[in-house]
Amino acid sequence: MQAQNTPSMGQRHGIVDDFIARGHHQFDRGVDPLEAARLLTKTRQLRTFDKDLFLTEAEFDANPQYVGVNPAPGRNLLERFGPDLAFVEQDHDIVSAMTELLGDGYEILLKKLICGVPASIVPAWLKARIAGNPVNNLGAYVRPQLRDITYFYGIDFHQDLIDYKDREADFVTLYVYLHDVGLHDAPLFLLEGSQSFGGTLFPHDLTHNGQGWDYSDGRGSMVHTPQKLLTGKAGFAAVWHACTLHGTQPDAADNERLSLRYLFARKPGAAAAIDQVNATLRGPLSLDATRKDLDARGAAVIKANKVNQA
Ligand SMILES: O=C(O)CCC(=O)C(=O)O
Repeated sequence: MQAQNTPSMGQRHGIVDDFIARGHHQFDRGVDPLEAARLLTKTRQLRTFDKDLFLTEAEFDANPQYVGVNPAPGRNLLERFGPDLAFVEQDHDIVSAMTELLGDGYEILLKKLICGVPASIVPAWLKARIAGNPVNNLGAYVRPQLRDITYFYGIDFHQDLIDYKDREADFVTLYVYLHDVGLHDAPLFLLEGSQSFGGTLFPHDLTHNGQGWDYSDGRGSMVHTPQKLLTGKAGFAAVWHACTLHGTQPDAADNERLSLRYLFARKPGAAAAIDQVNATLRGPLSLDATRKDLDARGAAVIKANKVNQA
């Protein structure tokens, strides 16, 4: 999908410098908090976030499905909200920053709602099964007709390249909080400067050290990456490189955390400032294998989780 807006290009955001130095950029003003609240209300009118989201254990075991359980065209709650998303997609700061980084005609590769599922609604049988898994995307356990949102109960530090085997890191992720997100609402943890190794295999080699993590690339290099906690008010907006490590802990609050997640990509074949960023990386821009934590069906075979120790 082509981005709709034609921005004025006078303004510079420092997004390119931020990406080179830290692998992410935070928007000072964020997006309109009233529009974020309106979208939140509409979402909650359409969906109740409670135990009924989930299959029973017997239903799940009768036919476990681990793939194709995320929003997809035709099954994406955001498709109901077209013009209601203008507060993000047409926001002047976002459009001009994305244009600065990705060039004219940048595209929306993906957009979806993400729910950080609160511990209070996850069934006990499911908690027992997924304990210690690095990726707790609960889509496999959610009723099929409700898989129009992605449901997370935490996810270990990862790169968004993980979902794009063989694709160059020519896209970025924008996260928008629809309500205030504090320490107990599963805020994003992000490792500053971690993009510098380019693509590396998940799960990543990380050792907690002081206020951050020592990150090894598996190719003989190590870097210290300060940990940044993305807490903020409704309308908070931040964007990061496809190789920047980030993750979440399980939502410890009573309420779900609802966010928008966009992937923006440069127009295929177009030169853009993301190339300057990528030229500073000391590793590959794409991977032919992005993860080694799953078996052939997509079930977790590695039990390990670093972000939960943060
Ligand atoms: O929202 C979350 O809990 C994690 C989302 C995330 O890291 C991602 O979608 O890449």
